[in-house]
Amino acid sequence: MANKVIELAAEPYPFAFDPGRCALLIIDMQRDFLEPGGFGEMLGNDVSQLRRTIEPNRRLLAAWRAAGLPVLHTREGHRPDLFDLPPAKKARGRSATSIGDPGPMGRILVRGEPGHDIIAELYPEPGEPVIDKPGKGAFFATDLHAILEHRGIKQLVVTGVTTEVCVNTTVREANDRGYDCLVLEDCVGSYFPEFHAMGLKMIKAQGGIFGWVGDSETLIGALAGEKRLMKAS
Ligand code: TIU
Repeated sequence: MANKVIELAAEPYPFAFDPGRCALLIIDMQRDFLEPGGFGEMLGNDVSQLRRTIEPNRRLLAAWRAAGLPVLHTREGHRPDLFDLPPAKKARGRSATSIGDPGPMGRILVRGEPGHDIIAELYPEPGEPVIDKPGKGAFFATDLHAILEHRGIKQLVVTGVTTEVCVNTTVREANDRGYDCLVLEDCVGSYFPEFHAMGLKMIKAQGGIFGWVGDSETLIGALAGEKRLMKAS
C-alpha cells in the first residue's frame, strides 16, 4: 500500500493513519472469552457483549490483509506448568474453577488448550505473529515491542477484548512506549457495557491522553480508497 498519510475521522481529533508504519493488533479474541459454554460465560458473563465485535473484526481483518498490512494477534494465557501464573492472579476471583483448572474447553487459559486459542472467525494466517502474554497488557513479558521496532511500526490499530481490561492496559503500555493507538469502538467489547463506554472515554479524554477512538467502517473505507487509487495509477 502507498506510503502516504490518510486523515481518518476519529476522536478527539482526526488520526493521521500512516499505512507504512501501522500494524493491526487484535487482542485476546479467544474461545474461552467469547464462545458460549466457555470460561467467560461459566463465570456468569454475557458473551453476546463480546460476540458483537466478531463480524466488524472479520471485515476489518479481510480488508487489512487485502491491503497487505501487518497484523498481530494476542492470547492471554499461561504455561502448562503455571510457573508464570502469579499466585495472586490464581487466587483472585475466589471462583471454584480458576486458571489452570479443567474447564469447558480444556484447562482454563493454558497455552495449547482449545479454549485458549483464537476463535475460528479471526484465526491467524501463517506469517501473522501470535503474541502469547501472561498479563493483561500485550507488552508485559512478551517480545511485542521488539517485533514492532524491527518492522518500523509506530502506530497500532487496536481491537479485541475486553475494552477496559486487556485493550486499555495494552493501549496504556503502547502509549508509554511511544506508539500512537487508534481503538475501533465497534471492534472492542466488554462484558459490561458501562465499562466499555468509560474505557473508550478514558482513552480519548484530555486531548487523547492514551490515543484515539474511531470505527472500522471509516478505516475500511480508507483502505478501499487507497486500493482504488493504486489501481488507477
Ligand atoms: N483479555 C482480557 O481482557 N482478559 C480479561 O480477563 N478480561 C476481563 O474482562 N476479565
